[in-house]
Amino acid sequence: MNKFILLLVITLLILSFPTQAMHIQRKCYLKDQNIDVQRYAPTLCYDYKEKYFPVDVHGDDYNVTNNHENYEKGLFPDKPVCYYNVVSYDGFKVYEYWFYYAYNDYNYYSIKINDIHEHDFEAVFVWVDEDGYPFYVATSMHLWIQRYSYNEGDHPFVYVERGGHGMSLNKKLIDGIPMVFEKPGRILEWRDFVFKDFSDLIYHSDRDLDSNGYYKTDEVAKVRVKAPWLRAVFHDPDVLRRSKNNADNIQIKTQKKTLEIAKILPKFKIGRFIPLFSSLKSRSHRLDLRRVLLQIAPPRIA
Ligand SMILES: [Ca+2]
Ligand SMILES: [Ca+2]
Repeated sequence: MNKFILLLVITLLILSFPTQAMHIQRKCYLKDQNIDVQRYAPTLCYDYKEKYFPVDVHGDDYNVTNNHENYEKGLFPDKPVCYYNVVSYDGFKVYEYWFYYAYNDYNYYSIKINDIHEHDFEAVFVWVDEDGYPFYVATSMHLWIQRYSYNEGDHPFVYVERGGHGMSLNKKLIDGIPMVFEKPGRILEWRDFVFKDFSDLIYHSDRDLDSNGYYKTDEVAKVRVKAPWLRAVFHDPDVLRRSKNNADNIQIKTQKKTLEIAKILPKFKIGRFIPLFSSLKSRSHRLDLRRVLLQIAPPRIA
């Protein structure tokens, strides 16, 4: 009996150890410190009707309020730009790849939800173990962040939603709902990008950002775009993986809202609902979808 109690005590001690050992140490690299940033960069596949591609925030000049206008005029260099940051934890690193678009003009197929705004930041995060193998990926998608277990090589192949630039490994929103992507158009391979750290953007933040950390714009928009380095996930991206089963999981919170989409969609056969939405007569359904897509609470990554 004493042996049993001793065994029980030892077992409890072992079980309690990981929670103490899981104290997270991390280091954030804002500049390249001999880290091969291209090594895990994603390849981005755009819809054939996509009009906006990733550029340098200051690719035209150092006034950010004219970025939408100047992009339309073709004043940004055509070479795509990827901003990066790497956060190192005990036993793994998270490579952050951020993409800036001068404009966001998202609508869910024929449903006008008016998610239009100057500036748009979207990101792909890649978790890499000590042996250099990627094992987890997160992609920003409108108001939530998709997460995937991953074992498909160094460069994730990512689909970009038309107009809104949210990203997915399987062209699905959460709950299996198709994202806005009709057929492949331009593909930006990982080796196509110019890689930049955030030093230039941070250096000019006083001029570019308002007092709350959002990019200045001269356009009316419901959504404002916060500077990436002012977001919690920038400094601790692993929170996305750690919180996967916790009550504070961002995705679980938003799933409550997206379930409302799921209630609407089965009536229209999810796989073929694009034309069906076009003929959607019910104004209440349209309003429901608008409410779901526009009023999900922050945090958002775009
Ligand atoms: Ca503007
Ligand atoms: Ca500009």
